[in-house]
Amino acid sequence: MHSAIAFAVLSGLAVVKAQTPGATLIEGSPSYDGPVIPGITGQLGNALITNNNPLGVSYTATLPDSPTTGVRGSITATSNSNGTGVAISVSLFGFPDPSLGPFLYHIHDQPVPADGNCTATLGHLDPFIRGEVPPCDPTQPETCQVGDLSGKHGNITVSVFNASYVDLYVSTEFGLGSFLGNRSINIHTSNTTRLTCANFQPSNGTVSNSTINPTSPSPAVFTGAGTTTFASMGAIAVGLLAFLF
Ligand SMILES: *[C@@H]1O[C@H](CO)[C@@H](O)[C@H](O)[C@H]1NC(C)=O
Ligand SMILES: *[C@@H]1O[C@H](CO)[C@@H](O)[C@H](O)[C@H]1NC(C)=O
Ligand SMILES: *[C@@H]1O[C@H](CO)[C@@H](O)[C@H](O)[C@H]1NC(C)=O
Ligand SMILES: *[C@@H]1O[C@H](CO)[C@@H](O)[C@H](O)[C@H]1NC(C)=O
Ligand SMILES: *[C@@H]1O[C@H](CO)[C@@H](O)[C@H](O)[C@H]1NC(C)=O
Ligand SMILES: *[C@@H]1O[C@H](CO)[C@@H](O)[C@H](O)[C@H]1NC(C)=O
Ligand SMILES: *[C@@H]1O[C@H](CO)[C@@H](O)[C@H](O)[C@H]1NC(C)=O
Ligand SMILES: *[C@@H]1O[C@H](CO)[C@@H](O)[C@H](O)[C@H]1NC(C)=O
Ligand SMILES: [Cu+2]
Repeated sequence: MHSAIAFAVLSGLAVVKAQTPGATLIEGSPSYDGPVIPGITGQLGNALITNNNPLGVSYTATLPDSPTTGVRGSITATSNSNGTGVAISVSLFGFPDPSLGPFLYHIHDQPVPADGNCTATLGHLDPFIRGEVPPCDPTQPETCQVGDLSGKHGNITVSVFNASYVDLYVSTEFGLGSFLGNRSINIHTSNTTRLTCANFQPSNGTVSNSTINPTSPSPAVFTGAGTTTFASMGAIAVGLLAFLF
């Protein structure tokens, strides 16, 4: 199992939630009302704490100006000073009507394309193939989807939201499945509508290897229906997801 984990973490295995046209995305699973199962893990086990995050490396996702959402600000992810985990600094403002909240935010698996289509970022960063349900239990963050930042660290319930914390499971180390530098942030209303999104980019403008990915496996193939899995985990993951969804 450890080699499977290592393989998955290194190759960035991910499962993308089915997105049936016209149907509600389960994103963050806010509408799930089934039992919480303590200690649920992903198909590849619990998320691993990341220990070798390169010092001084920092990525920022800056939300675009958008007349339709009003939400602005940025999220910066910097290698923790002891190399374990990543310090996340969130500064967001301009949230709309609180009745649309609480608002959720996640790291999504894919970057935002040039046309700004947030849906094209697919599902959450989920290298351990944990899936959307049951919802993240923040007292057991290792059992949550790696990219589920609001699930692990709290929803947005105010119109100006600042937060700083260390997330032990995301990574700034290129090559890990939990690497965030080539991915995106999405911000949602409580019913999972995607309000806005932005790509992580090196904070200081330096072009680093983290933005270049010459040897990575093909990115997630989005078929528009069903669940996309990769490599040898496919059969197992499909079985689990059939159960979950
Ligand atoms: C979510 O809420 C928004 C704003 O009220 C609404 O426009 C949208 O239709 C809702 N989506 C779903 C899937 O309920
Ligand atoms: C965060 O918001 C979602 C969506 O409304 C909700 O399901 C979830 O329980 C909230 N989490 C917390 C800790 O309040
Ligand atoms: C700038 O960012 C790159 C990539 O994140 C990092 O490798 C480098 O150390 C940073 N340089 C400074 C001076 O912060
Ligand atoms: C590094 O610091 C984080 C908190 O910022 C802490 O949770 C973690 O245990 C520390 N790691 C080591 C190896 O000291
Ligand atoms: C946005 O991306 C999704 C997923 O790739 C796609 O289904 C949808 O048609 C795109 N929307 C637009 C307006 O291009
Ligand atoms: C939130 O952070 C921003 C940027 O760091 C700062 O300008 C602002 O004063 C902060 N707001 C609150 C309410 O703490
Ligand atoms: C991002 O980088 C990780 C680690 O190198 C890789 O596994 C993943 O496929 C990359 N994702 C994208 C969307 O390029
Ligand atoms: C980028 O990768 C190459 C080959 O692995 C390495 O020689 C070089 O030092 C790396 N550069 C940075 C800025 O990390
Ligand atoms: Cu999301």
